[in-house]
Amino acid sequence: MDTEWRPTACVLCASNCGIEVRLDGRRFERVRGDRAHPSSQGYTCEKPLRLDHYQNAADRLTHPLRRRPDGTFERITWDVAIAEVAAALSRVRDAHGGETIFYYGGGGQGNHLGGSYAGALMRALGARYRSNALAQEKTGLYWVSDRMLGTMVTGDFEHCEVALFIGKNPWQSHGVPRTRPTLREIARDPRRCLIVIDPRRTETAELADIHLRPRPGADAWLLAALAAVLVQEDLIARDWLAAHATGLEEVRAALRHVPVAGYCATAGVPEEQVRRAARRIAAAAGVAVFEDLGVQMNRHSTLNSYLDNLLWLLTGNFGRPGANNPPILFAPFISFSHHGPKRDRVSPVAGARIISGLVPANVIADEILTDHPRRYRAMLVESANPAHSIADSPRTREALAALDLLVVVDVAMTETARLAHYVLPAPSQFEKWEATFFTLETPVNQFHLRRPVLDPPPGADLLPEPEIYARLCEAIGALPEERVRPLREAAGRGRREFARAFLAAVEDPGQAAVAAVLLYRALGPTLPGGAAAAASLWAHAVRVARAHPEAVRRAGIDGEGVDLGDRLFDAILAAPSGLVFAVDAPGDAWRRLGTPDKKVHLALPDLLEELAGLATGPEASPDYPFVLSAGERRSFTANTIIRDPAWRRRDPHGTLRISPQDAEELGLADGSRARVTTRRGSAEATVEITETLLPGHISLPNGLGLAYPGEPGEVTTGAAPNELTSARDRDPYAGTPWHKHVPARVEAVA
Ligand SMILES: Nc1nc2c(c(=O)[nH]1)N[C@H]1C(S)=C(S)[C@@H](COP(=O)(O)OP(=O)(O)OC[C@H]3O[C@@H](n4cnc5c(=O)[nH]c(N)nc54)[C@H](O)[C@@H]3O)O[C@H]1N2
Ligand SMILES: Nc1nc2c(c(=O)[nH]1)N[C@H]1C(S)=C(S)[C@@H](COP(=O)(O)OP(=O)(O)OC[C@H]3O[C@@H](n4cnc5c(=O)[nH]c(N)nc54)[C@H](O)[C@@H]3O)O[C@H]1N2
Ligand code: SF4
Ligand SMILES: [Mo]
Repeated sequence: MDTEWRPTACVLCASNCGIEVRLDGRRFERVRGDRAHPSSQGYTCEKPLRLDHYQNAADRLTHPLRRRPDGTFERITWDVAIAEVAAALSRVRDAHGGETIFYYGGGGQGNHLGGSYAGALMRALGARYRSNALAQEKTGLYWVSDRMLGTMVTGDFEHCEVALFIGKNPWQSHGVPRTRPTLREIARDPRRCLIVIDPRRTETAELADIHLRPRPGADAWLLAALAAVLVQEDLIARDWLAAHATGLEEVRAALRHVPVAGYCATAGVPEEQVRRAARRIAAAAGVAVFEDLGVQMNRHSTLNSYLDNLLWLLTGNFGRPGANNPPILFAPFISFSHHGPKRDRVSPVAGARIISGLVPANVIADEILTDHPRRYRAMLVESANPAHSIADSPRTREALAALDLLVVVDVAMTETARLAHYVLPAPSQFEKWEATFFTLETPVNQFHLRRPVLDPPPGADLLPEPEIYARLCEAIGALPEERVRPLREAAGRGRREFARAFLAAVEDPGQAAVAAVLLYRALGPTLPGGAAAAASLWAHAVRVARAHPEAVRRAGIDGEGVDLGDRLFDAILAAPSGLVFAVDAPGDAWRRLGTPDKKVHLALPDLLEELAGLATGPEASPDYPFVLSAGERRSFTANTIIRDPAWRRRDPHGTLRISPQDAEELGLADGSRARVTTRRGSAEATVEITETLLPGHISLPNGLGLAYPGEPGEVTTGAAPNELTSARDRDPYAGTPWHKHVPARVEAVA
């Protein structure tokens, strides 16, 4: 047994807490929080103790695979895999155009370094369309934030007076640094206030000072009522708005006439409680807000995001401590474009709005299956499991199976990999250099480049993603040696020389397109400790240092211009537990506002119109009397990152949660079996009766229904939520799915 504690990070949610691992052979013998990690500071939840089930899973991929005509797979060498995949991608490009090659994924909760190289391959092929899970959750919010602010924001929960969580259960899903202690501190402090909007009495709601409990799917009425109280009781930040915002009159006009009492009744929340919450928000020195899937994957999701933004903007909660501020993205994982030239892009077949560069996940099957000259013919999937995670799994499977070419880069034999023509195996996130790009913290932001903790399994033939993409670029002729050689030689002469040569080379758009793999091949080999995969970060460090030099210097890095970026890059390489790379000062938020006039744009006419039409209450169907929340985050769920069901210490099969009243009416006992049926499909689950749900509301966890090797054969544990969802149930603006609002019925199973 090894006595060394090796620093890395948990990969199970976007918080990416720093951890230290002690090995027993290849096993994770012990895991603990890493106190040296700048953001988590030793904190973890219960999940990373079970990371060995990810690292040493029985369905880890060990060799490149090619599908045979009968659907089984055969091992091939990397030389064959690269040559055949490159040839197949080139054939699709030559026959139908590069834009028919679609890219999905690019990183899960903890791994974005590999995906930073995939863009080079896609651009070299002429691909134009891509997507990932953000197009199932965040694009509606991005769209309104882009138009209102030209940027995204993060709530400053450490310093806020009021914390507002809308359709978010951070106790389980995290996403705030040191989530549970932070929540407890806010709840305990009589001067601070925790407000939760959730129909379910979640662990977070249990701690709340004010729990607003709308009927499932009725948030638009509740949020409109909250915003209307601000206007009608004259609680808005008038002077601040006069100085910083446009469109106030349109918004006031729209909210002045909202019938607060009636909207509260429709939402099912006592009016007095709504007024109290609005007044508390208005009175606070800082209100930090986090909305998540409960509203983003629900009816009115884009309108909900707009109303949410109005709540904190009408009260002036932007650009100050304890409020909501734009983080510096170390490596931007999305782009904001509404104020730029790409604002009106749509997908080629369905004509769906492309937001932040992402095609809505819910239209991908249509994009593939529709008889149309520009339909997607080939797809590269990396670090994602769309056959399981996109709405309507049967139709997604049909679409993936209809592709001329499906290539999957993953660590495990997933539902998506099973459908692939080629499966390309990568080392696990603990066997290679990795990083998350979810650096969303402000005022102090950190970045963590993780080092490998152990070697890939003996006998396995794996390649890290940067190497896969570099080889594919080379095989299609996009990375000729005569381009790489001068840069490699410059790198050999030192970083200054390299910077000059590289920045000159990428003036050429052709070379700029493949910049990441150029860096990997030229700068990568010169990096200490085998950190070649980190090479793409050099360009990000240089960009961040150029754009935000003061913030970087406040983090303790010295220098000017490219030198400052270069030093930041070296500091990252030298910080195995991560480092602070940016510290904001008051006023930075205003500099990062992306609107051309540097004002907050309050009025979005299309959404104000939708608000005005919000006249009818939620409808119910007698055939489907329940609202199913398909995909709740629980103590032992982590998307499909851990596939081994034995990782769950509780709730092994993922129960169907239901209220006591409904259970009694249906004759369901705790632990009995029930069948859930939706318009799209049907699934069985074990019943868990809980007071935390309102009558009429049921929930199933996310990440279940995965097939995993067992005795005697493969075992599928729990219900896969997207066997029950329909891709048509989606937001009219952003195309985001209504996974939290699936009409359903429930029956006892004998
Ligand atoms: N344990 C765990 N943590 C995770 C993950 C995981 O798989 N497991 N996944 C990570 C990922 S990818 C994400 S995106 C985040 C998501 O994090 P969350 O959004 O917090 O997770 P959910 O549990 O899906 O949904 C949040 C809440 O929405 C509520 N809700 C349902 N219907 C409604 C409604 O009509 N109105 C309102 N206001 N609320 C409603 C649910 O009761 C639930 O408490 O979690 C991340 N963290
Ligand atoms: N019905 C319903 N559907 C949902 C949701 C819901 O609440 N309800 N939630 C949605 C949300 S918010 C999200 S984020 C998505 C998540 O769904 P997806 O975006 O599809 O991703 P994950 O399930 O996180 O799967 C991550 C994949 O990465 C692989 N992987 C792990 N490490 C590595 C690595 O180092 N390299 C490579 N190449 N691969 C690796 C894992 O094996 C796994 O296949 O699901 C969405 N789908
Ligand atoms: S699951 Fe999320 S909150 Fe829990 S330790 Fe991992 S990264 Fe941190
Ligand atoms: Mo997510």
